[in-house]
Amino acid sequence: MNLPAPEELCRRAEEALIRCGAEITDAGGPLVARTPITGTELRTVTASSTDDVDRAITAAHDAFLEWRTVPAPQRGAVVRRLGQLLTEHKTDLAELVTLEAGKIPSEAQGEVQEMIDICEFAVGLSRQLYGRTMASERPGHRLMETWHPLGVVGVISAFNFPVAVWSWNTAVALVCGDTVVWKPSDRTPLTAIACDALLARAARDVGAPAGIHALVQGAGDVGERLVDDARVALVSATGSVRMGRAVGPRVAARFGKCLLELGGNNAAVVAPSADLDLAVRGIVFSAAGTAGQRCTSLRRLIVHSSVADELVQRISSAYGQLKVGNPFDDGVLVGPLVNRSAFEAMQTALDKARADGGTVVCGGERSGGSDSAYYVSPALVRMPAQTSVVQEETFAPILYVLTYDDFDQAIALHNEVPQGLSSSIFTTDQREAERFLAPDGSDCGIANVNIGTSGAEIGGAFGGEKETGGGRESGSDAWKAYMRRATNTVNYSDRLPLAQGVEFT
Ligand code: UN1
Repeated sequence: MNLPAPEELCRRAEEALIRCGAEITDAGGPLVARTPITGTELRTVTASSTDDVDRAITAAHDAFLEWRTVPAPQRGAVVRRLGQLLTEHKTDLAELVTLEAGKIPSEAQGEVQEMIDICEFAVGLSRQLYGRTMASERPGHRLMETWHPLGVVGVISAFNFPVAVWSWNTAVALVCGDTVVWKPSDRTPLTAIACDALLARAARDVGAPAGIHALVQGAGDVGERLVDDARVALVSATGSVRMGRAVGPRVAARFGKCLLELGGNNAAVVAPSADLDLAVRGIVFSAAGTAGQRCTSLRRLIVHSSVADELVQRISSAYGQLKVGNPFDDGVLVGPLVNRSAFEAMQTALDKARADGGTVVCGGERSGGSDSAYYVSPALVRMPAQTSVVQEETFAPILYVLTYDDFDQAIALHNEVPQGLSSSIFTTDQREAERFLAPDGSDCGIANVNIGTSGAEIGGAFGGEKETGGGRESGSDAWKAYMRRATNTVNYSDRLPLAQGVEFT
């Protein structure tokens, strides 16, 4: 495998940042932006101190006091402008996503497209923050609800979707009248600087207050400060279950609101009637795409025993065709793992799977790279049972294959893991498809038929149940988490009837 020269990657990062209008000061800061393509440094970045975090929250809170009174359709203007700038700079931002997260350009551009899509959605939403009116039981009274801006939203995002997840939160929060303080993953500081610069420009262009968004960079201490500050009304955090376990109780302790989007252990059921050509394509994209580093990546296959051998053989031969390597190279579909610990976690999981009686059908080994860059061929592993390793989320391309004979058993296996993000079924049997989507079917926040588990559109609410954390981001009515609801009763009569028929005279 031919890896590019590290200096070439530094130059590409520098140029993309400049094109996005990011301010480049060579801070020599303690935060090191690296690229998983070569495992080398791109540049250093200033980390925020805890005082910087306090200042950012103060500025965002001050801006909130003004922003909340700007009519929502006018707030939409800044998001509309952001969407235009993202469209103009789609390749620049995608370039940074490839450099920092290792995604192939098509997936990196897809991620930026998700940002553009959510901006469009949010602009429309800015005229649709509907409340209801209800029939009051009292004559001469009106009962209704109103949605109001919530406050400062703290967004914590992960390395694997370094820009889209920020935009789901930020575009929606801004039209809802909130302001945002963003703590991105410390592995993707440059994409964050570029997004912040584009939003700052959008704000300038439409005359919105600069304080509507602030970026704070660093490791755990920066995130903790954000999580603990009572002025942060909502903490929206995407990442591991471990991170969620740390964040959730801290926010709850101060009665803040939390929106958690944590790990997945996503499965697809493949029924005997499935269109296998379609299933193989859906499975390979979901399991091997993004080198298995999406929270929606397919990690478990639950296949009817009558088609298991054929399916395994077809996936294995499709895996054999996948080009693994430098994501900038033509034809490459699988880029690097983010770092050494991701590679080690993958090897540990494969060792455990073997110890549990699993058979590695193909993949799992390092496929070129360098001392500091970790490229692996996606692994396909047949398991005799859903052992503990299969029940864990390993953030790498491992697809475990289990078999079933009876559909109820397939559903039981499907739901027998602690996580509940995404799921799918490949079947042409309508009864099975509907059962999978029914109350006693898949227990996940996302349940699909005849497509893979990953690659959701922004129009739906995104998130999952159980250890996935229960939060919903992005489309549908996920906006409600970013606002506070007031119930209003208005008496327009000259009497004072009490509810429930209570007499007090
Ligand atoms: C994530 O991995 O955190 O559904 C988000 C998908 C993408 C988003 C993934 N639209 O795969």
